[in-house]
Amino acid sequence: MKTLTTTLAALATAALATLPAMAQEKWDLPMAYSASNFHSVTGAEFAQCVTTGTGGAIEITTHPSGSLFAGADIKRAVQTEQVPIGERLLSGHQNESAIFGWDSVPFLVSSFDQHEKLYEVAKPYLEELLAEQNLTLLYSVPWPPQGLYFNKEVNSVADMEGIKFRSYNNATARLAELTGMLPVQIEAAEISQAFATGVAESMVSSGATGYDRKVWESLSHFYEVDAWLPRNYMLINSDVWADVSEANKNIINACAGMAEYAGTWRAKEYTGFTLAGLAAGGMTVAPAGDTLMAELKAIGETMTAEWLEAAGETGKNIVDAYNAQ
Ligand code: PCA
Repeated sequence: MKTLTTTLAALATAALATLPAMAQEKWDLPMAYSASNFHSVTGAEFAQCVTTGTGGAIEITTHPSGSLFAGADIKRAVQTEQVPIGERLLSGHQNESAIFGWDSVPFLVSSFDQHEKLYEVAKPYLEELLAEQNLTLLYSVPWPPQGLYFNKEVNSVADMEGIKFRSYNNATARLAELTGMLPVQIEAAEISQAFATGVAESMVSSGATGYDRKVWESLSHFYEVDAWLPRNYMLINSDVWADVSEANKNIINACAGMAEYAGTWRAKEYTGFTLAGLAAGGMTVAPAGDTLMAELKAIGETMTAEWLEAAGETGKNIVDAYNAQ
């Protein structure tokens, strides 16, 4: 029996040795948001799809919650090939180039359908900017429309005076300044603690992020404002991408297409689901009142003018092409 086992083991080893050596690559994929967030779930499925589809030739491991690189560092890590691939809220890099903030221009769009049209016109400009940074876009998924969170009832901009406001990009920080609030930039992974300790008392975000981070433990009101719909992006280093075989590029693109579709579908589904979840957690969830809305729209006009100024010809082209549709 022993001999038979030994013989079989030897045969198996010989069989394995005759298999063609397969180039095996292991890619670490950093993501900023928690594993349960729908962008991270979509990213994990994308990773699994690539691993399975390439027969394990490219094996992707996801690292959510900023555990490998903090959100603000993910893009640079991919650019400099510290990691081959990463997922990130790109408007977080508005300070590098205003073009990255095309999806955070207040009230330019307020629904998923309008947003998709805006994305179609903005995408080529964005891809050009990314290419200059040695980055290739694989797919992108929107967040649900952005609303305002507070720990008290707010009916006008005057009610916001002096509130500590968690921001996630230039547009959100500017919104805070223009409403008399005090911006402090904090990654979503850290907001539960920031609200619990009073480091922040308010934010603009989606129902999805408030729900993920259980903000009802500290905050009481969510006002539906539909200010804009920012996006997350799956980016790959362009040198890494160039070295991928044609066959595996096709697999990755197919997985990316499915991820974009599934992620967008989830974003839409989660809008109602997570707002109901905030209410179930005890929060007041309602559209912003007329006074507040009118004041926010006026502030939105200021921010739009400022963005157009900063984004120059490209910004104007994006807005003009969207409005011409
Ligand atoms: N959630 C992300 C960005 C937009 C959103 O809805 C955040 O708050 O960080």
